[in-house]
Amino acid sequence: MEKNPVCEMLGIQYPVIQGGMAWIADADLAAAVSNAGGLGLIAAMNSNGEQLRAQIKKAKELTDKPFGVNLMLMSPYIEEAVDVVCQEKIKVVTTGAGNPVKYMDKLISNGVKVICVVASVALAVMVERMGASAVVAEGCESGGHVGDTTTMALVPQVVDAVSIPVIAAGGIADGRGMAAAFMLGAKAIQMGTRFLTAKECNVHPNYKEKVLKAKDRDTIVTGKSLGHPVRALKNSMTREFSSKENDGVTTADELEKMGAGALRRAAVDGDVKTGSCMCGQIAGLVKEEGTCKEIITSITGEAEKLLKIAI
Ligand code: TUI
Repeated sequence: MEKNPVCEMLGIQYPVIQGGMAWIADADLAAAVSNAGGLGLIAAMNSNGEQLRAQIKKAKELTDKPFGVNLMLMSPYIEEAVDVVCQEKIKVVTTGAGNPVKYMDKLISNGVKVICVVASVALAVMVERMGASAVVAEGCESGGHVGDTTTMALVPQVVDAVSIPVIAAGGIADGRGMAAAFMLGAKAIQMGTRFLTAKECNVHPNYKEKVLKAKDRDTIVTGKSLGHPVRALKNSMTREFSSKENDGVTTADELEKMGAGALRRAAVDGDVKTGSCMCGQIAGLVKEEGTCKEIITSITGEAEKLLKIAI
């Protein structure tokens, strides 16, 4: 059988990548996913260089398998994070929440493979030209910062537009989703919400429980008016934010202030009422915790079975 190109490129066993969830994807989760045969990612989010370096050192102690770093391009410390990734000889980064073109030459010339998370065909084409090794086509079913095209529509259009491997993300949490993504032309999947509920994930238990109890229509997108729409579970925070966003009085600055620190409040402090519980629409399908190994082997096993009988 032909080898999977994403597994080959990254030196991993299963074509499953963990989303780089800010305040959630730490060294413990990244190492657990990598030890289970997928690609774990540490979220650099708004960490400064030293904080990121500490997480990378920890992950190196916890796994001898490949793992990566997710660079959040809106971070005030993005330059430092890029330098640390190069110095620590990280093999692969994913980039999200912006245009990574400015940092690609430096990363690539330092031997780092760059996989860009894109929400449009235009950005996918641009980053391929700049030397990206693959793209993650992330549909708006995802949690956190989202574009506006669904996974179903985005993935095949990106597949047709680029020659590098396409990794599908957004709305995938079981073998059916993985098989569907492969039928659309994806060569691997990225999952956030599913790994958020993993046993090895250190997100606050209140947040995990809220995701496990969520139903299909329990998420909402806020922040469109600020230019960075975010999908999160509905709660007091999203209700207040939406009403202020639409009242014609509240300024963008005031809204930004409301949003600042909200994800940390939920993920670290466990305040799931006034914090932001970013999570994907697929939360309704995720009913129980599992180890990273259980999650990866059950999803890939189910997908493989389905793809063999696909007509
Ligand atoms: O980045 C994500 N998801 C995220 S980042 C994040 S942290 C955050 N917190 C509060 C407000 C905003 C962010 C939480 N979740 N996913 C990858 C992703 N990238 N989705 C969409 C995009 C994207 C959007 C616009 C990539 C590029 C882009 O425009 C690029 C251009 O052409 O300027």
